[in-house]
Amino acid sequence: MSHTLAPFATDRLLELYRGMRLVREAEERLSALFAEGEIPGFIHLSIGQEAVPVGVASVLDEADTLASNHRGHGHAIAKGLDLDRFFLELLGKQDGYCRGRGGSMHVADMKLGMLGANGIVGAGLPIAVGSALAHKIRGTGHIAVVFFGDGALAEGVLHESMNLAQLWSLPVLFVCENNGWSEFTEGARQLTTDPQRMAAAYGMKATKVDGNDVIAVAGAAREAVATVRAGKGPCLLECVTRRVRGHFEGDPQKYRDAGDVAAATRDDPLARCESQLIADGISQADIEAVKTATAARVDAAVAKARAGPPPSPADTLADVYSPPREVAT
Ligand SMILES: Cc1ncc(C[n+]2csc(CCOP(=O)(O)OP(=O)(O)O)c2C)c(N)n1
Ligand SMILES: [Mg+2]
Repeated sequence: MSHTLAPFATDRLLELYRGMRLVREAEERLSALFAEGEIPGFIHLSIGQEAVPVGVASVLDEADTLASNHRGHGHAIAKGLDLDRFFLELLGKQDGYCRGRGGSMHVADMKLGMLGANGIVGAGLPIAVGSALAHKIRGTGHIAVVFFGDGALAEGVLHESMNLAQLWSLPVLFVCENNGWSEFTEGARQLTTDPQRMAAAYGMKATKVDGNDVIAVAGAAREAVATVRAGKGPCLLECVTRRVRGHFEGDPQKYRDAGDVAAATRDDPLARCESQLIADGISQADIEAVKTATAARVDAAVAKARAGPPPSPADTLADVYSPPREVAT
């Protein structure tokens, strides 16, 4: 793996820490809300994987587009989505991003280039490739990014997407969050190869980084994004990380060794970032201040979401059918 730690500007590292802390705080709150039955549907938490979306998004432009997957809270928050509307959506409220109809796996905001979370494994890849094609045809200079898990590597649509992106030299960055698990199955039990060799098979440039080291992720992403933006074709960025929680909240994880969970918990990207910040001269008090401010921001979003009106039953069929068209007789 390439791109080890510093030198890295301390103020930038503090920004990355803030970003990761926001994702962590939001998801810890979601976990509690889910346990209380306040969140309809399933949620999949990315606790322990925050360095990937935050590191990558830190080198994107606002107009770059992003396609996500089922474990997508970090992608949405790192892309800069409004936290109030995010929580409103997760709680199924009318003023949420999808008017409370989508929930965790459908958060989207076209204005910020967030093309959507996605419950279908691998389905974000062709969306990003299509978006990249649009960027190329329009000559916008923007790029598309897609986050997907190692489980998507076994999906046919991933190969179609990578092949076409490479063939047409599209401005797309493929970010594989390789956490070693696909639902209840370890990676080695469902893959005969690995992402680096897959990329090589398509002639695609690829890098592998420690996905729990936010500096490494941001550094590798900056290089990959520069290549993609310069029109030199797609890149694959493989970020090796760990899934701390179950596949979904409430997953008893009977299929998983307790040692694996403990190891994942110990390899915490936020704790690693805090150590680096302290080594760089940031005080513990400054770090605590970030935590307090972040908790207050999330508190405010949760309060707003709880108070928000639910969708009206009268609107049940809105956005389901298009309005009837006048037919000329
Ligand atoms: C096409 C499809 N097949 C199966 C599923 C069921 N499923 C949901 S998430 C998941 C595993 C995804 O693993 P990975 O892509 O590695 O992401 P992670 O959960 O590890 O973040 C599966 C098999 C699905 N949603 N879509
Ligand atoms: Mg996985």
